[in-house]
Amino acid sequence: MNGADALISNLVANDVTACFANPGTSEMQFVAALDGVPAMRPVLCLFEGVATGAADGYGRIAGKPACTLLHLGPGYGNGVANLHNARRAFTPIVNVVGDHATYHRQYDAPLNSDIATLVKPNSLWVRSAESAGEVSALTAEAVAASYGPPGGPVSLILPADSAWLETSGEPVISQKPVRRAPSPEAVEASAKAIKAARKPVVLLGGQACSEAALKQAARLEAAGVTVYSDTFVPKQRRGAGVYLPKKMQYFGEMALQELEGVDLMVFVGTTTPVAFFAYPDRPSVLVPEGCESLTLAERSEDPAAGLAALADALGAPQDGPVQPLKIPDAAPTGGLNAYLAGASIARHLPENAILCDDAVTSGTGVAVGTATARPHDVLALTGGAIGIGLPMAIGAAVAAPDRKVVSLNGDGAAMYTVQSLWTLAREKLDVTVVVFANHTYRILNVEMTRTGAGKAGPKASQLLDLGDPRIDWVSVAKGLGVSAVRCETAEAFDAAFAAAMAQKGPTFIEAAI
Ligand SMILES: Cc1ncc(C[n+]2csc(CCOP(=O)(O)OP(=O)(O)O)c2C)c(N)n1
Repeated sequence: MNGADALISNLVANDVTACFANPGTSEMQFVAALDGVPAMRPVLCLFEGVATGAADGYGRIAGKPACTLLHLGPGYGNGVANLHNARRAFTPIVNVVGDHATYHRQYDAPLNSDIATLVKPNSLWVRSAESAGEVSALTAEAVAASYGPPGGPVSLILPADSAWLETSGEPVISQKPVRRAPSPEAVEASAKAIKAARKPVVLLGGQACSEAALKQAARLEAAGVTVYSDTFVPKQRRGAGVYLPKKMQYFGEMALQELEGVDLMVFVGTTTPVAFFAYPDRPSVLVPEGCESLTLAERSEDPAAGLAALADALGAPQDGPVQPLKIPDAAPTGGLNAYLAGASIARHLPENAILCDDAVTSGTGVAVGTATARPHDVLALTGGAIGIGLPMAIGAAVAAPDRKVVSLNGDGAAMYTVQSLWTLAREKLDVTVVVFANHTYRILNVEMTRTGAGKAGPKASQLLDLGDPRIDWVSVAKGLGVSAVRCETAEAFDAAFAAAMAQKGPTFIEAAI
């Protein structure tokens, strides 16, 4: 076997079985080696930002890494925004970045670049396999490193000669690290502080929004503690039968207003909340003045175990509140908006569906409707780099072929990685795409005022408006192989979404809002 064979067979031996790829000449051995390892599923993505976002969605749902295959520095660079999001979601991903043959680098051929430096900010671990013989061990090391905890992307650079030269390729299996329960001291300190506080708040993030952890957090609410989640959570269980904590408000001043009088914040799987952006004369840190804060569970620890121990220490009941199943009987009517779309999504969303949320200002409307829908998972934009809603759905659908995936996108956000539609069609993934077409960067119109930048004049408006020319979404989707409809009324959206949920395979709805 050659180094590429060793790489793929070792990935599979370490339970990495999906590869989101956009290859080039330096990756031809890797591509050829795929035919020898049927357990690895290759998925072609027509832009690297699609591949990396798909790997993020896959990792969040599968709880294990996918690999990407990226073409040297430029290919990796195209994928950076969604790797930034994945880093912020703590999603395990093994990036395989092809490189020139080791002896060819010295000639500075056109695609030569400093890959190690490019990958550094978004990699928990970086190594280059400088010989074929190193590939197996480094592959196992890469997979282990991606798990953290907390997890994240890692980068294994594969020079072309390390891929094509012979090696024995002995399998090397890595241990998956376990999350430790928080220390009894941390639990005791939190319990003591909560008992002493007038108005304590527990803030959940990351893994603390899993079904198991939320069940324990609900017990805290039953014991009289107010529980919040971070604004953006990598994967949150939501809907009927699930505990729904309050959410930290996106705008800092609103968050601080809501937290007024809070004298203790206890962090579980997260850290000090901060404003998404700085604004003139507004605070950055979203902890009220004089409020004490402490950590029950680090991001690397097991939050469900910590929350259970804390609930026990507070003498909380075994069960806390959960959301009822409350779905509108009748289809909404009239002009379409995100709230009415949310009502329809709630009506027809099947149990255990996955919502990938990159809907920007339309997200809230959907979240309101789905709060009492059948239980499902929501994958949010964790790093603020829009353009993940479509790719994330690819990855989620590859990870969970039996679950319905719904991809929610602003029309601005959807354009970043619109090539995803082709992969949805090619792989026949069971994904319903909704694009909220308001033909503007609506949030940025709001931010113009909030930042004190002033009112947008004609030139400024040109950078915020998407209406000229209007994107013909139905044509775009159909052109990339996905059947599509445009809905201008709430009735039409309800019917289209119901039909989408009743069939299997990719479909596209333009929600004209
Ligand atoms: C990678 C990246 N580039 C630019 C931005 C800045 N940005 C934030 S929101 C936004 C526009 C969102 O527009 P749209 O998706 O149509 O949603 P709407 O605000 O209309 O609801 C832009 C460009 C960003 N967050 N990430």
